[in-house]
Amino acid sequence: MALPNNNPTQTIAWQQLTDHFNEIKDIKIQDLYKHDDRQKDFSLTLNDLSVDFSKNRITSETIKLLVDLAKEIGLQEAIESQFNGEVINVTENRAVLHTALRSNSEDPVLVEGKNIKPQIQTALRKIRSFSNKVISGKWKGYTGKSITDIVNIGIGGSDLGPDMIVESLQYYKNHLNTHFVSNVDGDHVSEIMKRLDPETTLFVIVSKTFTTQETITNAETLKNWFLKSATIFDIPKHFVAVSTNLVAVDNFGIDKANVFTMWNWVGGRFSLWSAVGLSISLSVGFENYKALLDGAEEMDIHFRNESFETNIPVILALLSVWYNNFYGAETEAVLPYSQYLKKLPDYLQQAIMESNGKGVDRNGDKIDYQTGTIVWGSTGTNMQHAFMQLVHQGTKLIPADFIGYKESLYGLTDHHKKLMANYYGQIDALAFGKTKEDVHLELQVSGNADKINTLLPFKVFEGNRPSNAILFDKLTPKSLGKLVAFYEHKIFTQGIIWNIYSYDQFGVELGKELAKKLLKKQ
Ligand code: G6Q
Repeated sequence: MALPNNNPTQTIAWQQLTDHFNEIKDIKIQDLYKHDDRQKDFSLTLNDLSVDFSKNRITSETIKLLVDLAKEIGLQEAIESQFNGEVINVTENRAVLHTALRSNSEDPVLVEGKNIKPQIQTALRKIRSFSNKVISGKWKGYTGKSITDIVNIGIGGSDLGPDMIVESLQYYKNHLNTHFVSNVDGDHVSEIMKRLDPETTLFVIVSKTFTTQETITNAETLKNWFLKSATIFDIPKHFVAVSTNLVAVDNFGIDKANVFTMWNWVGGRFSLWSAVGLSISLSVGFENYKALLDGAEEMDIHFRNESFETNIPVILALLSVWYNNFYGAETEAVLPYSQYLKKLPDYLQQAIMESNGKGVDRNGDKIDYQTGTIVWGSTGTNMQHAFMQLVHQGTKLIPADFIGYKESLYGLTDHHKKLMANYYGQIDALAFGKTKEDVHLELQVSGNADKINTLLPFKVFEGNRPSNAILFDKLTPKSLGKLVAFYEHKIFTQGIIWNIYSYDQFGVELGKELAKKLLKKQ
């Protein structure tokens, strides 16, 4: 069954939401909070994850109408189409099955009539056995030494996911040093090369197409560097590839046994769950990699089965639609209170903006309503000393996701208490602000009554700035998998509502073509 094809603004629910918005648009979170049960009424949980979305400009009626919109649009049918492997990436004629990669169920998933589950299991076994060999030191380089360094050569979807996960799971890392080379800027690869020893380095070339200019250029440079000290017969011990293009991999000189397959039904920016995640498995071990997949599967099951009212990705996607399409918010901030997650905003920028940055609907018609939001962010508490000024007191409405953990990994409880006090402090400051009366009193008490007239307006915080508190017990491979899968399903839900194709990316291809043409002219 094809994806539903409805202009969201022509639905009954959209009309009702418009009327509802006109009625409540001036509501204040401060006033909404006068009702006792708000936090309880607007919170959701999934085992070690709780999401408090009570500090939004919404009432129960808003949620009801947004859920009506999702139903009227046909979201449930769309979810089933995706999970069942229907060709929902219509413009590229492909199924979209990153969810199958992390499924532990025996149920078959068919692509062109063939169950893909066995190939996924075979690929996972290959990742496990290869990772074990390298980590244990059994895999030897050309002079008989064990591997010490891994270099992931890839870009975009073949870089951002593995890089973000390896950074986020640093606590779980083994002795191998992992590097990521992506930019065609030769200074990037040069800086990394400086730190490598050819005898003990393993290069993982990740390219679904194996034609990407940046990746092939970096791979050739590293191969030439390697060949300064080794011979072509040593390549099998030091170069492996993750790709669908077996011919190009072979031409590059990579041993067939060292090729990890990818499939057309996995999009680049959703591919860290496939062999694209090989560097993750090498860095943190296969068991942790598998736990990441299991966490994602937990979110998949929740997303697929939970009713929309209590479905975490659906509700947060709908809230984002509410701000984007009704309040006219242009951006969203992602603010993890964990230094480990410092690469999450970059990763999400690709996942969200490449997927939903579309201006043509599923009929091929130009869209006259807003689609993909601009996403940005950084880690707390650092960003509190940087851009948060604008979020608190600027003229723009910026809904924010605060991601936090109840426990820290190293257990420095004093630090963690302070970190989480800031997490909650920022959320409250955004929602409740600081009134004129508070500022007045504060200046008086601090002996600055004479400055009240001059300082008061600058010290007032209006508040009423929305945010979601996304809180996990602890940063583990499993909880990270759940977090990433949550955002993937949020993206999907919004794409369905906006009636766009989320899984193509023609917008990035024009630049590639022009660069190639210009290069030929040089
Ligand atoms: C992601 C995009 C894009 C892609 C890179 C790398 O969804 O398609 O970011 O991942 O262009 O492509 P290759 O893996 O083919 O080198």
